[in-house]
Amino acid sequence: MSEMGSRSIDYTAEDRFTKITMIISFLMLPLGGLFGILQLLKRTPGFPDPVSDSTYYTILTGHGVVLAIVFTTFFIMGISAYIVSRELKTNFSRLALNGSLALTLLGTVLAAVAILSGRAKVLYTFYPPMSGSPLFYIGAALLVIGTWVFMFDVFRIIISWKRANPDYRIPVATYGILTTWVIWLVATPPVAIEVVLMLIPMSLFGMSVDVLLARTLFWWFGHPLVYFWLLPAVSLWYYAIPRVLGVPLFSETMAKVAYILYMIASTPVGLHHQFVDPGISPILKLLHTFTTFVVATPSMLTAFNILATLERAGRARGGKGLVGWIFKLPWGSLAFSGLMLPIILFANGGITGIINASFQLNTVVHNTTWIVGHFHLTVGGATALTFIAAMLILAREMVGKEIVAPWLAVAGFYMWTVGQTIFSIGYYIAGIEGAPRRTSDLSYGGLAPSDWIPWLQIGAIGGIVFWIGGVVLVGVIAATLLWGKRVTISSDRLLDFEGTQIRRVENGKYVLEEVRFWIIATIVIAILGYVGPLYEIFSRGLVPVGPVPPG
Ligand code: HAS
Repeated sequence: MSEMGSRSIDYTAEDRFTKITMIISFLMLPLGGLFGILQLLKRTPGFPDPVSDSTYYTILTGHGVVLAIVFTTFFIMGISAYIVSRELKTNFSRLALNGSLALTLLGTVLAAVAILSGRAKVLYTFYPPMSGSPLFYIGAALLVIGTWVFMFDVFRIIISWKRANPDYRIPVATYGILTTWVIWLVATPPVAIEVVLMLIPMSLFGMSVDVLLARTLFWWFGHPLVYFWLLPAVSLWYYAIPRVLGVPLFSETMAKVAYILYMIASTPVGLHHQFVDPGISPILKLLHTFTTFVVATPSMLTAFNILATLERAGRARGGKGLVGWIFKLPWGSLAFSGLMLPIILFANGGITGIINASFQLNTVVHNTTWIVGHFHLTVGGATALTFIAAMLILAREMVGKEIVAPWLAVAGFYMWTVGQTIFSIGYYIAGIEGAPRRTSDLSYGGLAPSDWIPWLQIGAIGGIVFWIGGVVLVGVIAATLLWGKRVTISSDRLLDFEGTQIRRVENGKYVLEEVRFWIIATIVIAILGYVGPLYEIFSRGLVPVGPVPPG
């Protein structure tokens, strides 16, 4: 097996891009966190009620957009540029970097103006006929177009690298980033069509729109979106956890199989968000249930791959017995706890995803606080906490600042994890008992079942612990950037993508490197997944309804 040599490249433009995107992403954390704690208090019976009912919907929209869309998207662009440029030892086009930054920033500012002025209380799913300011939709469209400019440059780089190096394997982290952006390529056109052809005319001219069509286009985007969030985190786990532990990843092949499964199965599943929507045949919903179980499989492969890597490391450190090796792992280390605790949160959030996807069980949990528990552990736990840990590691390794009080960051990771676990337990149980999500008032004029109350309160206590963990982590990152001692790091970089060994393809493993085939398969399967629902909607005839402006 031979490996590629290395050559030195100037990454100034990529580093500038990564630093700017990470700073924007970082600034979203305190803002989104503030919205989060306000809505948590507002919705908990017996807790202070800090905002009006109407402001609650502004805050809820802000919380979702700021954290689930803006925080994640900027981080993902930044980490993608960092990983791909270094692993493939190449440069991005400056035009693409600057153009995507300008468009995504402009889009974010327009959407922020609309939300903060209270004229876009449409939540991050912006279901019509609820209508908001045109600025919100135009901002969202610009944000997506900006990401496309960046995405096509990622594809350009990887395609030309592959052409120049047909006999070499795409390194695992770059492979993960490639699949992330292929998922985005397949996910975003329908939501762009929804926004540009339906929602912008609706908000500008009062045009009527078909609600079911809009929701279906949204969820074509909405479910692959969650894997767009997840895969950069998975890439960081696969890359960094073995390095922290000093052992190889259990199976690189299994990692690539997982990426391929995520890629091909992440789109034709969106109907599992619409099980209760009338107008879509139960057969099609059932088909999307089956494909949802396919897309859960790569996460189980990831669980196996990571666990096997951990066990190998724990036993190499002298761990014995069935579970003895777990205690030999470096649970107090910043990098390990920052990357492993999100995986543990994912185990909890992922399993509830399987319940959500089960056709009948979904009717029990849909639109309840159960779902809030699920997605806080997945996107708020697995993804966000991994991104925060990576920001801290990069503050040291890329910006060259010694992390201020690393023990405090470790405490922040644990508080986040324990708090989110308590939050999810409270919200799961309240949800099973019927407590709704997305409502400013849970009392129903005194008619709400009193059984909800203790579970919502337990959830809120967990939420406060997790919020304090977030404040601690934001504080440590800010202190590190502002006051951290300057350091020059030469050899002990954890995220040293420049040092990745790129190996030759061995016999029998070509199929995983045939990414063109998998990309085409992904596009075809996504379209097949939606031919049925769209045919049904159009053949029945559209039912347009007029917009309902924000109250
Ligand atoms: Fe989901 C709703 C189904 C994954 C995010 N999801 C949401 C919403 C969000 C979201 C934001 O079927 C709300 C949308 C809205 O606003 O309405 N989801 C799933 C399924 C999975 C899943 C089947 N979701 C995610 C991920 C997300 C995310 C990932 C973000 C990043 N979800 C649903 C459904 C709904 C839904 C329905 C709609 C519900 C409704 O009615 O509205 C699967 O991909 C999950 C698979 C994951 C696993 C876990 C594997 C475990 C691992 C950890 C192993 C642990 C180790 C540690 C190794 C099977 C990888 C060991 C440690 C030692 C010390 C030993």
